Amino acid sequence: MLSPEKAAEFKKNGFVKGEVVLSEEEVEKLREELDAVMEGKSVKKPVLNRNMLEEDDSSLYEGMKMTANEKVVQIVNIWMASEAFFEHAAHRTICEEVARLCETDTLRIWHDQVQYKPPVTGGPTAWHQDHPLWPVIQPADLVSAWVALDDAVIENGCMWMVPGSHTWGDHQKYLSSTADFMPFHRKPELLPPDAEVKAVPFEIKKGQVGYHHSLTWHGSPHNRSQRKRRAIAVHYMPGHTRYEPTGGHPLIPYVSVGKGEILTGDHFPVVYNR
Ligand SMILES: O=C(O)CCC(=O)C(=O)O
Repeated sequence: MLSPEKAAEFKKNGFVKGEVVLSEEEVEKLREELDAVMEGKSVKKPVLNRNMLEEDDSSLYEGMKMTANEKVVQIVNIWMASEAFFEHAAHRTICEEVARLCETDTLRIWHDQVQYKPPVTGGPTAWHQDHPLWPVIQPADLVSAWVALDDAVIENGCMWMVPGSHTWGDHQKYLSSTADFMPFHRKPELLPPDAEVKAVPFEIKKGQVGYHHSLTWHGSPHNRSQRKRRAIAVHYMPGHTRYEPTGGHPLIPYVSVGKGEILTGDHFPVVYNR
């Protein structure tokens, strides 16, 4: 369980590292399942299996240096295609820790996502905040658990985080990136007086978990190394998360509740109940 110091670190910075939560065998099993889903060999399918760089809004990558053939394989809701990934989403330690960070008794899956940056041609994941991409769920207090399936280090494109940025609100439209990937604020006068836009690397070992708040500024650069960078993130909803039909999202076809209702249903399963 996360120590009070770790919980305080999360509150202050908007992200924190947990322990190694998966054994070598568990990582290996998830890697095998991932290969099957990625290659389209699984019987059940995820919601998305795509090269993010081909389909994302290109303005997200404005200013960044990109080369041809760069790729980030994004798989959304691999839990629907693989029992092992569903069990992973319900991992007891992870869920207990997320519930503690969210201060809730119940967790549902909003969605999960794999981001795989292949060796050498692995592309960047633009700087962003998660919740502004999810206007259909409120409030903006979700916590994600990101588990590395390879050591994620600077060389192979680990995530970077901006400490304290989760307290600044929705600033997605002011968030931009330099050619060498570092974030900057287009209207720094809108930031709190003591705020500093300073990114730090968030290196996570294979099988280890890192948590981040849904308003924390984060992104991950290219993978130019010879090593793969695979990871599974699960975005958890605390018990009170509501559906607000205010925009688009790939999960909308799976929503069966009305405006303002708690987002329940078969595609948003409860994975933790205290
Ligand atoms: O895997 C990455 O590099 C980015 C993942 C991400 O943006 C997230 O989990 O919210």
